[in-house]
Amino acid sequence: MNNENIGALSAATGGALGIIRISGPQSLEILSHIFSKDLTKAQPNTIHYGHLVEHDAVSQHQNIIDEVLVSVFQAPHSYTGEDSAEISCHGSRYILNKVLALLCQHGCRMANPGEFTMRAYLNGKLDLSQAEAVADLIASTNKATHDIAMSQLRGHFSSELGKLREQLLKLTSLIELELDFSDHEDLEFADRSELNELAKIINNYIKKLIQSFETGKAIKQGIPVAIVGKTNVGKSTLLNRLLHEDRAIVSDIHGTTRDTIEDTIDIQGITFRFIDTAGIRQTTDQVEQIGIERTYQAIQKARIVIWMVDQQPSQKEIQEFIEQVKDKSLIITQNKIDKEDGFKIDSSLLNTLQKYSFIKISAKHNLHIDQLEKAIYQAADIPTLTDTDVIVTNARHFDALQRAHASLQRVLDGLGTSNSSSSISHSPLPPDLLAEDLRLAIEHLSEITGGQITPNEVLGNIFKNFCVGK
Ligand SMILES: Nc1nc2c(ncn2[C@@H]2O[C@H](COP(=O)(O)OP(=O)(O)OP(=O)(O)O)[C@@H](O)[C@H]2O)c(=O)[nH]1
Ligand SMILES: [Mg+2]
Repeated sequence: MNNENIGALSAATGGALGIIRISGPQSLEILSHIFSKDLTKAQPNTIHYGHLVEHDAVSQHQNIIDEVLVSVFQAPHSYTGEDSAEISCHGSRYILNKVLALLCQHGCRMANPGEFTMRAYLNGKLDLSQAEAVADLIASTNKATHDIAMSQLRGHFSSELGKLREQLLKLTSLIELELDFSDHEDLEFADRSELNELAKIINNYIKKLIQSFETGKAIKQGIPVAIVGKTNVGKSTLLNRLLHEDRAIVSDIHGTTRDTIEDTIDIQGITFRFIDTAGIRQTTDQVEQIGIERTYQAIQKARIVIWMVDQQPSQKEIQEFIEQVKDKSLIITQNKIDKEDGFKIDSSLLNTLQKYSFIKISAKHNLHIDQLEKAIYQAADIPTLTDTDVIVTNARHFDALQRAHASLQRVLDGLGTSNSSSSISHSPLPPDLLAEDLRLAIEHLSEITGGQITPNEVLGNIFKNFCVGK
């Protein structure tokens, strides 16, 4: 495959400049056919000013297509690890199409999505998790997603996995030592409790990575926050206030919002997905009833629930609501504090509410919205990410980690000293079976970075979601 030369537009059209990338063993030769200089003789890692030209066979004229800069990279010192070039031309759709067509005429073909990065992976420039981080980096929309992608791209996750692999190999070698001397029946070279300790440490770290996926997913997709409450309390007004736009219809008619309305905003670098919902009340209106069912579904989907009230809720209402949101972070928000007849929370209720954030606002008059935003950010409970934190954001990695975790759990059970979640006590397994599960755990971890064996269909699946040109 790598004998082919590929080209693609690598920057979105519509800007003042456009970038076309070309890579492959003859890429510099192909480009030289349409460039005013011979780039095959260019020094590696240099930039060349010149003209892109088209040769007219009839008039024997050279038509100048654009004045450009070409960055030349020679294998292996390029993104793909192959000879390659980046043409920086004007962003005209005509010019870009023309240049791509000319490159194809001279022996290049259009790249598939993610093909440049796939080549970088196949040529050992990046491991698989780093290659995936490239897609995440391009898709990042806020500081948190950017930081995680950047840390993964710089190999932080890979190096943590490398350490785990090394520890597992150490464990395997201790067990295999026993295997080598298996003729001596009662011989136990490796101290079982030491093995157990090591396996436990590794497995706990894998578990921590698995658990970080919940946060990783939330950061990547936006943390869902449902705004719920009775009709007319000001939910849609709050949504509009948070979004700084008139997204939802606001009126003093009860039951204005019929369907859920979603939109995102960033608070302190984290994306939150706010869901305005139909107000909850008894109704005979069928459509409104469906809307209210959706409100309950939104509560289920949410990680944070803002319960908005504009009147004193009764003890029973509070209990019922708390029961409904169970495992969610709850923020109770009293709205319309600008009104003279606004209520003052009954002190007998304060005890029940103590556990929850209680914020008083006026959505309409923009009072204390900053406090509410702070409470929302805190409720998200996002750990402050440092450069050394590893957060799993990729479902493929999550899946591989879970399998590695299961294999290691079998090792722990097999060592006979485990206090695994199951209460069944396990008898010690022979070293060959332990070694087999350890080997599986190592294999599962290797899948994340690509290891030696990554079948084509797996690669195809990973790279198909990339943009062309990356
Ligand atoms: N005085 C005052 N009025 C408010 C405030 N927030 C909202 N309102 C008014 O309350 C009424 C209802 O607001 P909405 O935002 O439509 O209420 P809602 O909770 O979305 O109502 P439904 O969609 O029917 O469930 C409107 O007339 C708003 O202008 C506030 O802080 N102070
Ligand atoms: Mg509404």
